[in-house]
Amino acid sequence: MAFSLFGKRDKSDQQPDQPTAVASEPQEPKRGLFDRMKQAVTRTRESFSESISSVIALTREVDETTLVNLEPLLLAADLGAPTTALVMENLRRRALRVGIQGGDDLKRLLRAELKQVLDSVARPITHPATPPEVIMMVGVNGTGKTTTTGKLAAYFTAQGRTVLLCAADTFRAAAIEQLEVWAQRSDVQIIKTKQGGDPSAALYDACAAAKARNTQVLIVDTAGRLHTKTDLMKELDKMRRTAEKLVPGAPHQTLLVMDATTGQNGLTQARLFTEAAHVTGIVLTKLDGTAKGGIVLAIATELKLPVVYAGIGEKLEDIIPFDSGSFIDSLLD
Ligand SMILES: Nc1nc2c(ncn2[C@@H]2O[C@H](COP(=O)(O)OP(=O)(O)O)[C@@H](O)[C@H]2O)c(=O)[nH]1
Ligand SMILES: [Mg+2]
Repeated sequence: MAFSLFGKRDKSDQQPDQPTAVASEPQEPKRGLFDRMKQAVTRTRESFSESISSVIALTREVDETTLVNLEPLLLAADLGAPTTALVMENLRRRALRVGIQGGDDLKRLLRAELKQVLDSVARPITHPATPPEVIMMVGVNGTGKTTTTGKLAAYFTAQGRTVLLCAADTFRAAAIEQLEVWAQRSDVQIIKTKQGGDPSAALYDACAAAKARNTQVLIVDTAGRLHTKTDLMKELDKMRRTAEKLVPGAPHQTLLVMDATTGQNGLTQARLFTEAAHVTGIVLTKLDGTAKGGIVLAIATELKLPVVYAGIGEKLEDIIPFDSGSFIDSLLD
């Protein structure tokens, strides 16, 4: 049975577009960001959008069979079971209420439902009245913390903000050197200690330096850790307290860096991490390297946290502020 039989489409029932996730940062032109997002999610779009098109092409009218066929596509794009169930339930409810006449209608409603999932966790970005703003990068090994720290330094500098980096991954000498290379690339200063040193001591020095120099943003690169390593999680707590002592309200942002290619496994890990580390937002890296970009939606429903930035490659400029509208349009176009 086609849904167009259940109800007439009422234009006034359409949801207006919600505000997008990132509103208050100085932006490069929207079009440029959209093109970069589109490029980054090419692999996801190719599998997701094409399979949706083939489901729609099978039928003239959208009916229950169409919806049943849509479900595995959402799962395949890595939306995860809870998010897929939520989106399908909302689509069915809307189909009954307003009718879905054809493929274009279905796509439009799907777009609205997916965007709603992301916008429900969007938070406006605010900067503290008194600098520095302290941003801590946390997460497991290899997700892209150091790379993202380096990219963000360049990104904020391009916005005209002054930046200081803190090498608080004192585990490996290579980690400190790696961050130094990034600091040189974006021409910002770095505060470090020797390998094996106390990360909180490095952070103390960095906070003091940022205050003395009136630096606007202090980005802290930390060592990779698992939420199960109690000592390392305590070390994060100590770092937070150290920052707070010197800079009221710090850390202002704690960004969990997640690797998009690890999919649902990364999500399970992230859930436990966010609880322990007071995470305020997600940086999703390697979006360029996966066909499962739907993980962004799973993050929203399951972690209740917004993706704030997306890593879209290995170079300095390969970071974009995450925008829900561009992301969903990029997937469905
Ligand atoms: N393709 C791609 N590679 C990335 C991205 N972010 C980080 N990487 C790579 O991931 C690897 C680990 O990054 P690193 O910053 O050292 O991770 P960390 O251990 O969390 O500090 C490096 O080879 C990076 O070049 C991204 O957005 N896209
Ligand atoms: Mg690192």
